[in-house]
Amino acid sequence: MKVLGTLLASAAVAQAHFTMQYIWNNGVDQGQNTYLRIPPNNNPVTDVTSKDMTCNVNGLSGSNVATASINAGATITFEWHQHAQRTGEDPISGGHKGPVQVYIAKAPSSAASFDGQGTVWTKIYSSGLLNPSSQQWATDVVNSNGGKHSVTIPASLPAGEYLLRAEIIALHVASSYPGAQFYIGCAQVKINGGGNGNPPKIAIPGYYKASDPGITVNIYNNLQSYTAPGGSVWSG
Ligand SMILES: [Cu+2]
Repeated sequence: MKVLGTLLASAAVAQAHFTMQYIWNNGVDQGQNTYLRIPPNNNPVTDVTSKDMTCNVNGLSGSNVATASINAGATITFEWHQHAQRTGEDPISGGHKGPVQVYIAKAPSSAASFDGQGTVWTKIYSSGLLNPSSQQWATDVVNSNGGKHSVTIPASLPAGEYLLRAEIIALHVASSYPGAQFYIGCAQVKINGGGNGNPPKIAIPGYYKASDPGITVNIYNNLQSYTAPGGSVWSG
């Protein structure tokens, strides 16, 4: 058993992939794997046309997942790790360079029964190449911040149940397609309060293309600017 455990551990380290494991509501940790649709492993999605792009593998339903009650205008923090732990290793592995984005989609009824298909997703956060001279990426900030990044839920979003989808795109092998690695985590939330906002929406999958300059890109050629896929951020 010891040998098998060692082999499994080294295989996991070699892959150096990661998953979303926690959300925080206004600074309060909600507990590991709570309110989240959990994928079977920490592998990325690489086919931008796959339904796995929506909420990762096995992510089209959340019937066994509870839905978090949050307020419009809340700060939601997402926390990612390579393995099921908070040990101090690089949370998402320092070799993974790329943008961090967050989308939200309103469920027709319950978040738990929503598959997130169709033109339903609004981008509410995007961070990419932060400093061209030092080649600092949003992922570097996530690593230095214990695997965490945050978003403000736009106060004008209508009340109701939503899927909240965070995405980290690792571009270290993205110079040809498929290559970019999409790490995706979806949380189920119910927004209280809110307003009458009517944000622009895209389909995921659907909107992202293999030819997008933010998806097939060589980041090791002194890149001076970066355009993340999915269009612009709506902040309410
Ligand atoms: Cu990886």
